[in-house]
Amino acid sequence: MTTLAANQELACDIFCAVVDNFGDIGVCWRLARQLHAEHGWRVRLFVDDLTVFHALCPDVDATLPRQEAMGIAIEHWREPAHAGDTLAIADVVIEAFACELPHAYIAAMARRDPKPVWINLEYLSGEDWVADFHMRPSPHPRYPLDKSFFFPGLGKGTGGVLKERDLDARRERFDANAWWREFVGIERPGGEHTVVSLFAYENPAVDALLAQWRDGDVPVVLLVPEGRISGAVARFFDVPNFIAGTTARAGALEAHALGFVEQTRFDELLWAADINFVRGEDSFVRAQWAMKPFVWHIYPQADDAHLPKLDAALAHYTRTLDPSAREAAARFWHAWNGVGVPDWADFWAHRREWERRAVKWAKELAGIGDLAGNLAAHVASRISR
Ligand code: TRH
Repeated sequence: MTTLAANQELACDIFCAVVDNFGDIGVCWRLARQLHAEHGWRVRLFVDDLTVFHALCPDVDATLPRQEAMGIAIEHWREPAHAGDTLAIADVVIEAFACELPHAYIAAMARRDPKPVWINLEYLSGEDWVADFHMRPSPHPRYPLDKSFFFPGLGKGTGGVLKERDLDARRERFDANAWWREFVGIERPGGEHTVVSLFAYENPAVDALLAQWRDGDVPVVLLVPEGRISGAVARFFDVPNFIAGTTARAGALEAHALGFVEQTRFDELLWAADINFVRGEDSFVRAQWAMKPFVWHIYPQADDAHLPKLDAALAHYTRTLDPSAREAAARFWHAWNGVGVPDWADFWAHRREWERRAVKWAKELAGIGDLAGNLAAHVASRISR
C-alpha cells in the first residue's frame, strides 16, 4: 500500500490517445476537471491530439507542448517515447481506453517507491459482465506492477458514469429563454413545438426522420450542432451546407445549425430540447443526466459488436416501462442504429412515458455513485495517509 503525508495533495497522470471524434478526450477532460475540483487532486493530462482538445476547451493552445487550463496541467503527448525521461511519476496513473503508456514511463513506475496506483479506464458498457470485471487487477508480465481495470457502467457493481456534484443545481438554474436568444438567436419556441437536438454520426435513417418531421402535424424545431450529420441535413433542405447560423424550413420542420460549443456548455443544448439524439459515450451520459427522453447513436464497431451494448443500455433504461413502450423504444433505437426504418409517430406516442422514466432513471443511475467519486474511493483504499 502507498503511503502519503496527510496534507499531501494526490498527484495523478491521465494518458489519453484520441482515436477519433471527441469522446476520448471528452471523457478524460471531464474526469481530469472533476478529480481536481472535487477531490483536490493535482492532475496532469497527456493528450496526443490538442486540436481536438481545443474544440472542447478553446483555452487549449494546440501549438504548446505544455500548458495549464482550468487548473489541469496539459502535456502534448508525443507517443511513444515522450514522458519517461522528464517526469516524476504520479501517485495515480490512469491510462484511458487501453492506450499504451510509454515504456520508459512504465519502467519508471516500477522503480518508484511506493508504486503508483495504476488504472486502465475502460469504455462504458451497460452489459452485465462489466460488474464481474470491474476493478480486477492484472499483474504486469515483466514489472512488479498491478494494473486495475476500471469499468464504467450503468448497473450496480460497476464504476458508474461521470457526474459533477453541481450538475443538478446547474440544470435547475438553467435559463432557457436566455439560452435560445444567445445560441439560436430566436425566442424560445412555445410548448406546441417539439424541440429536438441532433448530435449523431452519418446516419442513413436521417432522411426518413426529417421527412416525417416535415410532414407531421406538430411543429418541430430541430437544433443541429455542426458535425458529421450536417451534410445530410443540408442535402435534405437543398442548401449548400449546414454550418452554424444556417436556418432552413420545410413543412412543419424548422432547423437551426449551431456552432460547436465548449464542453462546459454542452449540457445546455440538452436541457433546452424536449428530446436529444446523442452519440458515442460522453454525450450519451449527459443525455441521461438531462432527464429528458433521448435516442442513442452508438459508436459503430466491427461485426456489429455495438448492438449488444445498445440492447444492454435499452434494458437498463426501459426496465420499468410496460412492454409496448419498451418495444417502441427498441424499434426506434434499433432503426436509428441501422436496423429497420424509424417511425417517429410510433416512438413519440410514448412521450410522456419517456419523460417520466428519464427522471426516474437518472435517480437510479445516480444510485451507483459517480465515476470520479468511485475512482477516488478505490484509490483511497490503496493509499494510506
Ligand atoms: O465524439 P464522439 O463520437 O466520441 C467517441 C469517439 O469516437 C471514441 O473514439 C469512441 O470510442 C466513443 O465516442 C464511444 O461522442 P461523445 O463521446 O458523445 O463525445 C462528444 C463530446 O463532444 C462530448 O464530450 C460532448 C462534446 N461536445 C461539445 O463539447 N460541444 C458541442 O457543441 C458538441 C455537439 C459536443
